[in-house]
Amino acid sequence: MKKLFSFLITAFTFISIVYAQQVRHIETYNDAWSFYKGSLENPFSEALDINWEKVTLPHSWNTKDILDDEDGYYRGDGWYKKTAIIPKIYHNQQVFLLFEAANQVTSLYVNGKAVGEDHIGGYTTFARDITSALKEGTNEIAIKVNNAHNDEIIPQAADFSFYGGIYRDVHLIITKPVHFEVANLGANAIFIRTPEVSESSAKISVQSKVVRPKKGTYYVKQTLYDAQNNLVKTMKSKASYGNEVFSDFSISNPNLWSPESPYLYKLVSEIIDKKGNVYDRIENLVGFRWFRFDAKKGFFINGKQTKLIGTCRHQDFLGKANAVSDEIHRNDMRLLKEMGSNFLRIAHYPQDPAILEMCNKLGLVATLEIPFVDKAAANETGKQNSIKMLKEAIRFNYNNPAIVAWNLGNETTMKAPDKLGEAYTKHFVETHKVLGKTIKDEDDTRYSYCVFFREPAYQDKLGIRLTDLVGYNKYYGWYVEELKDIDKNLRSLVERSLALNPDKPFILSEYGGGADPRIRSYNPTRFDFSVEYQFELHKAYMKTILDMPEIVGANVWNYADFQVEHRKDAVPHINSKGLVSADRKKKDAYYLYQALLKKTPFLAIASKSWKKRAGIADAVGGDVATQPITVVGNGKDVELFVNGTSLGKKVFDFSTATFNVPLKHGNNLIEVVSEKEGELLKDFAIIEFTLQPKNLKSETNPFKEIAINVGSYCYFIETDNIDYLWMPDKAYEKGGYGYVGGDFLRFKSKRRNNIGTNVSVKGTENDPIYQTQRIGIEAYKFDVPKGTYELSILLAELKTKEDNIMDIVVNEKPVWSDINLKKQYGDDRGVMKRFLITVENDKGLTVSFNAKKGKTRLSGIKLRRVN
Ligand code: GCB
Ligand code: CA
Repeated sequence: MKKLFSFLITAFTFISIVYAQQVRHIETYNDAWSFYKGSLENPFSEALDINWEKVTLPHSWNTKDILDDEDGYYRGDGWYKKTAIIPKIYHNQQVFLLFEAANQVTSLYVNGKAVGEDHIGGYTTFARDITSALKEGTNEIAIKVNNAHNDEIIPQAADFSFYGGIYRDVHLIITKPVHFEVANLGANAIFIRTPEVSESSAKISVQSKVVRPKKGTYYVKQTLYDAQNNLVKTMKSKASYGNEVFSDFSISNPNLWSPESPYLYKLVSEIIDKKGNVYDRIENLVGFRWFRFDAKKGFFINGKQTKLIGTCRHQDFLGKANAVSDEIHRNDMRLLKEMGSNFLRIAHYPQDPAILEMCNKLGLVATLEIPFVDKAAANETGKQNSIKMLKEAIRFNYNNPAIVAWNLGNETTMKAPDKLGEAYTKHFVETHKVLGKTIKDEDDTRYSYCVFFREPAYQDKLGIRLTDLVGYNKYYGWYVEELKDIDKNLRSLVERSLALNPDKPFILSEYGGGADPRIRSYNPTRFDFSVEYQFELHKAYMKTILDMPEIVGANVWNYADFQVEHRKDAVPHINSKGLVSADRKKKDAYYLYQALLKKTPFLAIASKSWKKRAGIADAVGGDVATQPITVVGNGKDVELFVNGTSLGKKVFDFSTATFNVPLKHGNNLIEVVSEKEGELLKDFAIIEFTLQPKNLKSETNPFKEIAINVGSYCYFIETDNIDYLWMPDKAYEKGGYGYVGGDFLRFKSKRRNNIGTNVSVKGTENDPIYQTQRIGIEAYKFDVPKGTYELSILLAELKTKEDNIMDIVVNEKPVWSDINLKKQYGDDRGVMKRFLITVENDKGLTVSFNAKKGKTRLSGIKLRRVN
């Protein structure tokens, strides 16, 4: 009997799914679009003599030009068109196109006629009813998207690229004439509220709107299922013509949604008639939870105090611009969950629906914002556009239990309003006020939020600290101040914020530092872009964040590296503050967060992605070089083995332990073993090590080849050259190699501790080698034995104004004379020349730099024994 019953249930479920598909047809509309980048006078003319490129959505036209050496990227019109045969599913069917997003003004034409008004804004979802524009047979759909700067549309300026295109999915939706409204502002027409939730009961209130003919009686049926698809509750409300339908009911003993246990119910909303025939059907996930922020004690969910820690995230992937697939979005969310985080700042604009779907499912508490970044949109129209965008963002994303706050802007005072005139300041302040009010009008179940970066008092004076929550982006230890003062600076900032508004919870909405995965250092310094500095920076922040309940939440900037066309850093066009790279490779700091945050046992060698390493032997004739290796984990202690030999145990201090490991030439096996809650934990790494002799004339370990990143404390891994490794620079010592004379390339910037610069270097991918230099250098010496060598010299003149001319002489023989880099090669260009040199005596090889005018310089040097 039991078996038969369960068979019946299965059969019933099956039938209801098939039936469900019959009542609302949804398909992606991504394939085989024809695309043209440019403006068209008469896009509908048959005679149009242009080349259309076939593309698949998601698509952006800026995948390449944001990464090249030319300044700027295409910002203008792009056209998409498609000949469509619309499937015939119902008699009198209604047809809609839903755009998850297109950046940033979208005009839709069907059979040459405009449908609906242009959609303004590049990040919110919208739908258009195309029914009346369609004809029998084939239809021509054309879409113009424009991403040019527009004073009236936010963002006005920001540290990300404003890629153009239909960069998210497009869906075709077909309904019966009787259906739930498809497009409220923001393309969501069912609003689910959970006004009262406790452990013993939960109220649910669902608002919907039925589009229907005047005659006939229709009902809205709401059915709630638990996570196992068991029916929990169902109710029916009459849909009177033209009115919203509210369905209110309650359930007892709800399974609550929380980061640890993101339990989700399913709500099925249907339109039925008296006989029970179904006309439309929409599903939504529902999470029951209650939460509050307390400025002194932090965030509470379902009554439980929960420290919110996670990252911010952009929609961006290396080489794809913002045209990122759902698979990548979902993978990102899984990596964030795996990191142990429970908090996501969806920055700086609403993102793909896949993101919030995963936040709901994985238990990531989220904040969502509109791209009011740096500066307000101009005039009243700009203000109205921003309000509309905020409404779209809230309405489309309304039903996600993960969201706890709506953020109206980011660093809006970046362009200091008081410097932009009185009229702007007034408009700017009003914009904040009206956006703050819009949040409350649209959704009084969540907190309003705004993110700043200037002094609390500055914001306060303007009167824009008006949201429930305030966020601060702070780059102590990176753009400003030193790493050692992070704790002091953070405490004092929080104090200043709370002194003004003791009840306004404080979120550290951004903090972080750049790390180019190609740069490694055992001597990390601020702004050197080394993976190690980033690790130390995050460790310092986390110490304070975890210790201060007044920092109710914190978001690392950023989850992943992202592309910014105008940014010039270690990797030009890339903001490298990610915990993973722009193609999602984990950096060391990612593992640190795992060790600090994960509740399950965890252990990792933090630098395991650094596989090819090198070092100078500890002693003359020695066969090892000792280098530090850091292990992260949440156990008590860890034991490390190198090539099978134990180096003993070390107790974790703030989840990290560093061993000094003797590495031999060739492959080294590093194994670490720890234990947590009875679980044995292991990790390993294989390091391919090049042991450089301390004495270059060594007979046991003869000199072969060395490359030096002159003017830098950092190793550089040439990843596009099979991880070719450049060593950090050092002063010359007898028997070895190194520079003589000169100083680091220094610019008047406090950031880099005055070492190097972050100019984008032309003609190379290895910018960091050229960005660091030794200026005024007299010589570079290698005490190598007799033989023939290939000597490579790397030079660049960066940001210089004066004339510099020098000669290079090797062992008294001029090899490269009258070098005027600026004149002969151009500004900011990397130049590399190779020379064949024979060393005929025991004096080794001395490369001398002689200034004829101005100063000498050297960026990198490489020496390889040929024979
Ligand atoms: C910020 C901005 C963010 C930038 C970041 C940075 O404060 O909010 O958009 O990318 O700093 O890396 O400078
Ligand atoms: Ca260098």
